[in-house]
Amino acid sequence: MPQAFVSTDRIRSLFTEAMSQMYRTEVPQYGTLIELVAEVNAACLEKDPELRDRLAGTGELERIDVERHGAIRLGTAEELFTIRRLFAVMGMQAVGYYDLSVAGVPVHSTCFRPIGEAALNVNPFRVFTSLLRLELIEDEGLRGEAQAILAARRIYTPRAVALIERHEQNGGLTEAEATEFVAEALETFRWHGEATVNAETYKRLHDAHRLIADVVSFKGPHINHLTPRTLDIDAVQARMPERGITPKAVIEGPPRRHCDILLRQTSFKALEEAIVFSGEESTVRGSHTARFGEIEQRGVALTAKGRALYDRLLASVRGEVQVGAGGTKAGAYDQELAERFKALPDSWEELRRQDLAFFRYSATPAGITAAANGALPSDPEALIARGYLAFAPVVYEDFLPVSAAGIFQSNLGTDQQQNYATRSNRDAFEAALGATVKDELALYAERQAASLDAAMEALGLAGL
Ligand code: OOG
Ligand code: NI
Repeated sequence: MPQAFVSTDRIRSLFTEAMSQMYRTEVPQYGTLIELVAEVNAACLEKDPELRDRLAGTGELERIDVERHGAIRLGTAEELFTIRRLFAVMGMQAVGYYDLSVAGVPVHSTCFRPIGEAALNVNPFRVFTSLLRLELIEDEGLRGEAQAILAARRIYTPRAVALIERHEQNGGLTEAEATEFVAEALETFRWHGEATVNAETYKRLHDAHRLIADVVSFKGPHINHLTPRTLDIDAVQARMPERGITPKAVIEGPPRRHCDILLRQTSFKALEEAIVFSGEESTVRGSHTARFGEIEQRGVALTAKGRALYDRLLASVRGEVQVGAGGTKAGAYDQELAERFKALPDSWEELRRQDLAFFRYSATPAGITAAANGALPSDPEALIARGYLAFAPVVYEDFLPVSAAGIFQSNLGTDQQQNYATRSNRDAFEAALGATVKDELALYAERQAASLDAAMEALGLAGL
């Protein structure tokens, strides 16, 4: 008899839990943030029953407490190719392409995450995964050296690779294999205090770009943050200093609104961690800053039209007020942001009517009763007006390139604003990945359409 496979959702949940435990011991402030976020979320749900009902209705309520995103930075095409296969074991696929070179960070990235609504509601774990663009290192000698160092490292354990292959061949893993896979996969994300290079090489890599030193000097792509989702980012930001954590000056993304859109994020600065260099005659110690903490608040996913408006408004704010290194002008920035974003409607009804955001439709109990008593109008607008069809916001599951650049810059130090002449290279990224990245807008549109179809069917209006 063939052995039963466990679901990819279960493997993802086991992995998220193991990763969270590991990061808690590695970076204690992360544990503190988790506690603070849990407190704030519980208080939000208690004082806002409407929010609680809405989250319960969309299936999101359950996932809030386990919801995390993390980030890693890879060094080679092979590493990216294998990480795609590793994440597939946990039901995660590459969604979206982010070019960070425009912001002076020599990487391009994607987000690995589950795609289906049910899987997202079990555990929407996402990993912002960046690939170093070695071609952006100008110094040819240094580029060659970095390439050679990266080519020699193995970031996956042989057993993890064997279990990935087993998953691919058999179409799944058994419970025992899944447990083993989680432990083996975790090794790739672990922090190593011993650099693989000597102090002099580290310094040259670091001088080229801090991020290059972070990717090239270590045994593996340590997870550099894990981010819990809060229902009130302003409250958590305000209370971080109480717990001895200093957040960055401004929250990235849209302003605070009644109807949350996209993604708001804030982080605390990377820790200075002790490291030991290798290849030295006596012990040579140094320090490295890479790992930090972050919180996020998620809102409705915007359509292409809504996103264009968002991008335009944000660009206009950033053109007007530039926040300085020590957080100067943060107040003016926040004010300008709130002011300019008044141009984006702040009610679910308007966001929907103007086709600015994605919604999940459902038949209401009143609609189902009415349908049993006679045919209903087939126009969704008429059904909504009569209270037969309801809609709720579809949460944004992805990232924002301008915000990600701000997060990178804050944990790399703001002194390193350089721009690269070579731009976006999505084809090279997808060739390394061994797959095309999914289009996030198409995924949201499909979910919206599927929900409307199901609702119409429940109202006896299928195929109209
Ligand atoms: C990733 C930074 C981007 C986010 O949430 O936008 C990010 C990194 O520093 O590797 O985590
Ligand atoms: Ni992040």
